[in-house]
Amino acid sequence: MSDKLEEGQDYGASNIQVLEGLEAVRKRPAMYIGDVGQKGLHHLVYEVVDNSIDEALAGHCSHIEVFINENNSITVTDNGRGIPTDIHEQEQRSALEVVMTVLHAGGKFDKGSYKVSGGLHGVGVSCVNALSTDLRVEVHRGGKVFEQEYKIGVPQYDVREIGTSDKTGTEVTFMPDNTIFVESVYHYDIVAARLRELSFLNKGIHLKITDLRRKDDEGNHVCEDFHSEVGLKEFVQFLDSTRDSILDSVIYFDGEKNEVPVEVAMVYNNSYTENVHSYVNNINTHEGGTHLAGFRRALTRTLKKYADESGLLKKVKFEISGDDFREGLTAVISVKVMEPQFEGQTKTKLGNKEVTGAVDKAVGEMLNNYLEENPKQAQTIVQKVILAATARNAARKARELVQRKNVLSGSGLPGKLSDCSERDPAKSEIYLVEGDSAGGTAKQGRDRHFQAILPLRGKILNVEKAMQHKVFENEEIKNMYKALGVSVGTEEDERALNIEKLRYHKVVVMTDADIDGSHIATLLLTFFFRYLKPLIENGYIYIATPPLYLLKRGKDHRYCWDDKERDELIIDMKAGKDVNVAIQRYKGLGEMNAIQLWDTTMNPDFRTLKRVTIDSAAEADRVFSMLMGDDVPPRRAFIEANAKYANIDA
Ligand code: 0RA
Repeated sequence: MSDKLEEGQDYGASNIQVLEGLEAVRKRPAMYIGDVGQKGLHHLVYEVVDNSIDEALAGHCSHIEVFINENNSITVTDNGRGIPTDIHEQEQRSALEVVMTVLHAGGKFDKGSYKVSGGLHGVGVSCVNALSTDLRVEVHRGGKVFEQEYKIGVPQYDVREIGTSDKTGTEVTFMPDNTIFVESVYHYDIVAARLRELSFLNKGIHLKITDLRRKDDEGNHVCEDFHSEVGLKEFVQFLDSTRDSILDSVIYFDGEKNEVPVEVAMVYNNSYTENVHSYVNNINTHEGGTHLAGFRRALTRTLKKYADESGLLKKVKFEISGDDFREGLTAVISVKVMEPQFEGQTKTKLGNKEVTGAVDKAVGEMLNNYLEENPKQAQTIVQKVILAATARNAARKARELVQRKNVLSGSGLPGKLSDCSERDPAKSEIYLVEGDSAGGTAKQGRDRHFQAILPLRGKILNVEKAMQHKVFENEEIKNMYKALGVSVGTEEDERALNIEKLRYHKVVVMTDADIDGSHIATLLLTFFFRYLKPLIENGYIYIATPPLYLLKRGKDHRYCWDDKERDELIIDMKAGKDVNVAIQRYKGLGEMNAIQLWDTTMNPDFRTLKRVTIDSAAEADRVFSMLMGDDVPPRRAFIEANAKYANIDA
């Protein structure tokens, strides 16, 4: 970076520190923004937006806009006070320059304010600057307009005044450095989902996204406005929009307990899944933590007490567990914590002990009020809990049956599994293949040393619609559990996983490249998402990508994966001559022979596996419930439009 400095420039000690700081970011970008793939690329946007959210939470900003520019750079604007531009005493240069170039400098000028945002990695806008080939900031403040530009974090000139303005605010435009990032294209859907989430989490703020790369049918740029006046209440309704609620209103709390701001919203629906999402300072805490513990504690205690006192439990002969109170529950918990301690594998587990009590109090109060004021609804909830407990009993019996059978059948491996000889899970792969015939081809085509094949019969159970005991009784699902080697859980937590026993670190879903195939893939992914989520979180789930076409001209055989590639290849193969190129369209895996399947889809040297990741658990949850729900038209439309499963970004 230092080679960008011009000779003769007087760079003092603080400048050298700045350069070292930014250099550190460029050397180990993943340490600051998580990774250099799609996630990290999008993280840059969130980092900038977070600063504007902070300004809004401080009460000085109402509108934030994100533009994906035509050249794939990003612009973020807000109508806050504008970053201060006066000279910073200690640093002897504009405060704006300090904010933009010094790591962690962002909040330092506004000590009194309540800074809760700042991103998971909390690195600030200087980090975005260091990872951008070009960045420009424009500040409207005190009647004037100021600007400064940077290249990989290095200022190209001192902050300068460029005009007058009757508004205030900040505008940042940056171009991510594609020598750092392996992905360079911004996805509208990913950014939009995050802005929508932020609008629910921070009621009152207007967030807007505009994609300047795309126009709709009327010639307008694709854009969306996100704004919620009622916050989490609307968030749970949005998350549950494809399910049937059993209550007629959202149970809601918004206030402060033990000086911790707590917002909670919950509803019950007639499904069997628990959807509880928790946030700390706008960050999705996937791994839960003390706030979630407080929520669960209060939920179980309050409902149990009410159920006991109502006499409805008299006929119930078995224990009611914590899970029973959460079946069919959709809830969002959002807390703001001054100095959050993040723990856990992905640093998304809240550790602050004082938060448990705060959320416990809030939820206890919220539920007591609700149950008292809505006796009919209260009864509905208790009956639902009893039903869940009854089903759980049945599920336990079914599960024990599976476990016993596992022990009895010797190796415990399913008969249909063609296992590999490798025993190191890190080097082993399993292909879950649609249908016995394609399974046969895959078995012939594979490298048996490290690739196992498990054929699955066409119809996979829709776990979204099935009670737990049905899931554990299902043959294909039992086979998957057995083949993968993971246990089916315990009494306390029937979805807990013993992931150390997982026998393959690549679990590849291989289906036909058509609508039916992608429906089956989606059913399988739903199963993984609901019952084996740690496999997705650890990056073990993949989707195979069989080719769509085989082009032949004499001995020249080439495969292609989409129509554009096909058309380009045809031109290439003809090489200007008037010759015929035969086009074979693969309708299914079954049309390929073993060698073709190996060459195109299974050989690690040539295949493309798409890794399944979860960008936003809340959005993934909503998408799965929509995809697997009763409403067929939106599902079909979605599957046809998304080879990528939206935010379950394969
Ligand atoms: C510190 C102090 C003040 C404003 C900001 C930070 C600020 C930062 C960002 C980042 C993006 N948008 C922003 N808007 C404002 C102002 C302090 C004052 O005016 O007294």
